[in-house]
Amino acid sequence: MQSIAMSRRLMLGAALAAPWIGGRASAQGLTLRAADIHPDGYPTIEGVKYMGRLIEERTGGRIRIQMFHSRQLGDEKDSLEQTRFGVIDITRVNTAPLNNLVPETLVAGLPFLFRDTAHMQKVMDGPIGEDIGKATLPHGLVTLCYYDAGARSFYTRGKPARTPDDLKGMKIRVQQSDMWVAMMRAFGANATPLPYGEVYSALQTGVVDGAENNFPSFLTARHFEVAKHYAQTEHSLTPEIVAMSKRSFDRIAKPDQEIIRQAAKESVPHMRGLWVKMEEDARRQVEAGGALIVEADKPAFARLVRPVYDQFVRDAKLKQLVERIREG
Ligand code: GTR
Repeated sequence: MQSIAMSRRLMLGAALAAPWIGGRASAQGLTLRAADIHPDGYPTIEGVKYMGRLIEERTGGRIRIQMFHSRQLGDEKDSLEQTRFGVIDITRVNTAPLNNLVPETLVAGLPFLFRDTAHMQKVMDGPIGEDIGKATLPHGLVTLCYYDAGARSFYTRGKPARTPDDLKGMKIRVQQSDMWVAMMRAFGANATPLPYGEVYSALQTGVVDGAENNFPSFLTARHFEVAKHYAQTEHSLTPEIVAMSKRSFDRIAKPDQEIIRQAAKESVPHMRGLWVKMEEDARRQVEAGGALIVEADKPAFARLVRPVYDQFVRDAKLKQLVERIREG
């Protein structure tokens, strides 16, 4: 695992040393560097590429997006930092790695808060999503839009996590967010926060007993090969976020900023169309690859989440956001 972490750092170091990193203006125009951890073809990547095509068309080729997929620019926490400082221009991450920095974002990942995908989309596309997005601005990030990430469920090595009792004593990998650590504790598991790129080997070597994610990630990160029991707990519908570096954004003229915002917005339905298809395909493919998908006792998990809300939804601002979401 150390060597993976090390090579990741070396890779990032090399990338940052390269002269072409950071929004580069030339006689041909401005190229915005976008980062994503997923492999090429994943719906989040295709969403940002689509956004790039719209921007290129509407600026007559003056502004383009260049996509660096597959963790070429590091794991999400690294790429977020680089984006805040303007080394990377655009990053697509889950809301989780932002939670400790921008508490408003943790609301979107709270367990069993969104009733279903339609509810999540309505909230994130509307004024609540806008308010959550505004909270990233003082931290150097302009939130452009949100993408779908389906429902996250547990997958484990020895036996499926049908009930919270099954999780007792298990080490479960989570994203690097205190709220996610607390969520695992509430479910009775031991949380091990790890970057995404280290999860496969952690599962393979037994450093962790399981992890949790949606079907497309379960498939493309090949986690199904090393943790085949997938129990449909669907405990969080946490969405993805596409954020631009405020430093890069501020260097762009107002009309072009508008083009970027609008293109991001229009990329959302495109991404969602691809997502629905990918979720079905991924489910089929992991099953064909030997994954065993089972139903889970969702209400038993939902009954345990109170301590997470008590610990993280404390101040008036977050309480209000949660109330607005519940009413929405
Ligand atoms: C995926 C998500 C990534 C990342 C990953 C993880 O579903 O698209 O942004 O959050 O999960 O678990 O680290």
